[in-house]
Amino acid sequence: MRTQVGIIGAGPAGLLLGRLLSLNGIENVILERRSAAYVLSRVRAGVLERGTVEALEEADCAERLRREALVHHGLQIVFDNRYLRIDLQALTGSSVVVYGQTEITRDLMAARESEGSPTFYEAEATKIVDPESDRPKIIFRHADRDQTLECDFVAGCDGFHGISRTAIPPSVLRTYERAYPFGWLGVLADVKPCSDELIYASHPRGFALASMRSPTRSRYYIQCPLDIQLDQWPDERFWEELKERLGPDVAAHVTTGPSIEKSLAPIRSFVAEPMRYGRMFLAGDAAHIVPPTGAKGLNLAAGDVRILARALIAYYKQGLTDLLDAYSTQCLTHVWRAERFSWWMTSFLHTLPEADPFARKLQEAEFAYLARSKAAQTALAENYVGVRH
Ligand code: RFL
Ligand code: PHB
Repeated sequence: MRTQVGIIGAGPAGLLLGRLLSLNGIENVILERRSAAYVLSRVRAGVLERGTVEALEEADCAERLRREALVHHGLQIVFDNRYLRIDLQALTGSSVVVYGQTEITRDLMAARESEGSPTFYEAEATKIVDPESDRPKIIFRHADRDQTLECDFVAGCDGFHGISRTAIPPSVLRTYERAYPFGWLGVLADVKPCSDELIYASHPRGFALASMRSPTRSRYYIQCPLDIQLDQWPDERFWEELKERLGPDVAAHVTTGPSIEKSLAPIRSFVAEPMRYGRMFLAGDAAHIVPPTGAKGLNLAAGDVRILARALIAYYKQGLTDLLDAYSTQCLTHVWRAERFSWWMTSFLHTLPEADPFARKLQEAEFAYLARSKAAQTALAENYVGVRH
């Protein structure tokens, strides 16, 4: 089998890239190791920057988003029962929208199906052959046999646990990593959200986040140790802990109900450099991970893909290679900006297991500064709403 761009992974990065290429007449094939139903069952991101919405508009996949997404002009921080609203709109002239990753994936999958571009589900890429040549190949396993996809370019959109990154020789690849000694326990429930805006809460018992998917569906998270078992966390225990951390004023508005999903996510910071090797390009979580505290992961993936799509279009339409050559450097600038912000939000709001009183005092000083300084609030707000690619 042969195509122009072989895409590994049908997460938001792979699906969005495929769509932008197809709309520009560039042939592409997507290989996804899981089933479509499994990909749609993963509950992940919720907050989209304006640049991500623009990318979905460019992909002609924003019709439902325009109808259903919730526009958020601000967010709230609760620090030990003290409240601070960050007015994103007033501070930056911009806002974010809340629209689930699942819904984006669904919209992109539907668009791909109607355009008829080939997607192989339950097709696991096992090897990328000759990425430095001008005829790279992807070996993949589908329907119980090994098959080969020959392409001009390979897009590694296969997430943190994918294989694409491993095609870069160790002598070329540099990785930077920080693991945090905690995770997030998330619950999705069909109950009214406790607030119109997201609430990020720092409490001595740990971080908590109140988010949502719609006016009738809430998404909540609490910081927890990495070694917990989900069955130790029945819904009642989760709600009790959540309310404690959000503080009494917010807790009074929390509606509880049975969870429809509950999962534990580890928290890490990770960057792989470079994001290109020969004719293979990494995009999204395959190249970098941020802690979810800054709501940046999916937005970074969309940013990479927009830059990569433009570079591939310039190559196929005008024979230009300069944008392909600039890809890695251009992406890494926005990646490190998001890494810094996500690390900062995480350190500011989470309780470190071995936290000494000095560490907590620093967090308190950070909150006090944020509460009284418009400059500090602007720095948070402009990073939260994101840069446009
Ligand atoms: P994905 O979504 O992991 O998709 C990669 C796909 O590749 C497939 N794959 C393979 N396919 C074929 N062959 C192989 N060898 C393969 N290996 C892997 C996988 O099955 C999968 O389908 O990566 P992508 O597309 O780069 O997208 C990244 C985003 O999913 C991720 O950054 C966000 O979900 C992060 N994130 C958030 N991002 C935001 O921008 N805003 C948020 O509010 C936000 N909240 C979150 C988050 C991530 C979370 N978790 C669970 C880590 C909240 C949480 C809890
Ligand atoms: C979510 O709604 O899943 C969400 C929102 C904001 C974050 C992380 C996750 O920072």
